[in-house]
Amino acid sequence: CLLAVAAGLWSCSGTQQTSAPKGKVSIIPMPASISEKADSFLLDKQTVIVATNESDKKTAALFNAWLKELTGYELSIADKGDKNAIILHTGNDTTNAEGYTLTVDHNGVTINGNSSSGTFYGVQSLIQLLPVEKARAMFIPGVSITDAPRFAYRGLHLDVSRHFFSVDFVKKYIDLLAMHKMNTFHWHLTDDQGWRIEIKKYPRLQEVSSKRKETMAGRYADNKYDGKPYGGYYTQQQVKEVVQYAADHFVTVIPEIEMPGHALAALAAFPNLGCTGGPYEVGTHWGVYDDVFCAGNDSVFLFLQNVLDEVIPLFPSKYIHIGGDECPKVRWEKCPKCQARMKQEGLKDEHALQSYFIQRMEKYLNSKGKQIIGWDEILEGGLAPNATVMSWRGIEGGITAAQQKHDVIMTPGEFCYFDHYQSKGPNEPLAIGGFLPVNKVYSYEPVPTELNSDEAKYIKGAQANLWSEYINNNDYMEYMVYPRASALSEVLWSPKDKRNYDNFIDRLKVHVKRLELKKVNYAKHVFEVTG
Ligand code: TNX
Repeated sequence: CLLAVAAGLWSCSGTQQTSAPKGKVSIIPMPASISEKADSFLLDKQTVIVATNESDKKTAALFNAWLKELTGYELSIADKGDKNAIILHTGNDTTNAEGYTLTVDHNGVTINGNSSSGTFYGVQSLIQLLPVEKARAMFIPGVSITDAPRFAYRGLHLDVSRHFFSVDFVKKYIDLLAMHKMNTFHWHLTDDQGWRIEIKKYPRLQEVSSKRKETMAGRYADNKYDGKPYGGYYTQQQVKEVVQYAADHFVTVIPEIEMPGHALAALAAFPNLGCTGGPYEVGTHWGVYDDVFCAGNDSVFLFLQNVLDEVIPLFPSKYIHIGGDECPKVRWEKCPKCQARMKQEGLKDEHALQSYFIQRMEKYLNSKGKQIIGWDEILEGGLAPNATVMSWRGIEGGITAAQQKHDVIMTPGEFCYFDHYQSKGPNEPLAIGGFLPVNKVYSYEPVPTELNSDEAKYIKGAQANLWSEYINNNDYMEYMVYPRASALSEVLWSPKDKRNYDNFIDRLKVHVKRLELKKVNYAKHVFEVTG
């Protein structure tokens, strides 16, 4: 036991130890304010969790699941108790809902959440105060924490079109996201290479659009197709399961249905929705395809509205992402229907036609009580009135949108594209390109200096994107995400003046043991990466 304490592991199976060592708290993301005390609480089998509402009981159960991994037992959840207890209190502060306070002393633990999500984040911090080694009894260091996030939107994206990821993997992804106090999962469900959400009105989306004739893994490595058919999609029942799982972890799921570009998989099933009438095949190479939804054809809007009519009830999120990126205009330029539409609507060019497309879809979604998010190309030809912009081609789109008083989520490739290489080591698996080591992620500042303080308020937060062209299995995905997402979580949650890279790396050394407990295949060379 003493050896364990000397090693900074604050746990022991015996009883001699009386307190946790000070200065060893390793919470990621760093809380807004934390003071350590020369005190500690000994959690044992008799400790109870006091939780009085349904949400807190669910959160208590999540704490128990973690504890069980470490100790082999779970705590009982009670309506009252003040000795040897972890007390969860939840208020209803809607202005700073995600904030909480957490105190630990020898009497026990008290968490006051400003709302249920605040209580949940308090419990996440408590989990990170636990030792990372298995033991029967756990010393929790005495602390007093007051915490709340810097940004309201803290996201991670997952592209399941280029490669498909199972429901179990998606749940684990969400679980890890929540552990880092991130609150948004952007689910990129459709693209040229596969349509991955069941739409009951259009079974051909399942039969045709969810499949392609090649897996394409490593295509650019050996420049060969492997000839093995590839496919997968989520049933609506599975989507509901994921959304509920996310809600239990205070994560909002934003679905993305791509339009008007990145639509080849849908066109393969419904060739009449393209300008040329096809035939089309689900994409079998990476990149941008010229064949997109025909903006002159009313059937396209009807199809997309019918799709969205099935998508909307599955996702309680106030946002639906409608893509909008990388839509070549070559087909529209030669399409009589598109040209007629432009004339009829008085649109001066194809960029204005793209804007017409997005605005028409926005109007539909707004009428159903939803707001749209789009990639920064939706600025082309005029922004739809209520749209939120995801700035990915650098930060300029975000600056322009904020200046136009539109909400912005920053996701510039240089800092937020986790499909880029994170090391220059010789054994790195094939990636799309770029170089984004963890220290560079950590250095990211989401609010551009070009904005004045009024404009800066429109920057709601940031997100990392995981495009999966090259990321073709679970281990590889986790390798690309962690610990870079741990770094991003601190950028998004912690006060700017609390960020310190060396200190982060010290905490990360403990934090990766938590990732190991969760069986996460994080990138292990990261401590050597200097950029
Ligand atoms: C650009 S980012 C894309 C994706 C690719 C990604 C690869 C964006 C809105 N579009 O379709 O997967 O680059 O990094």
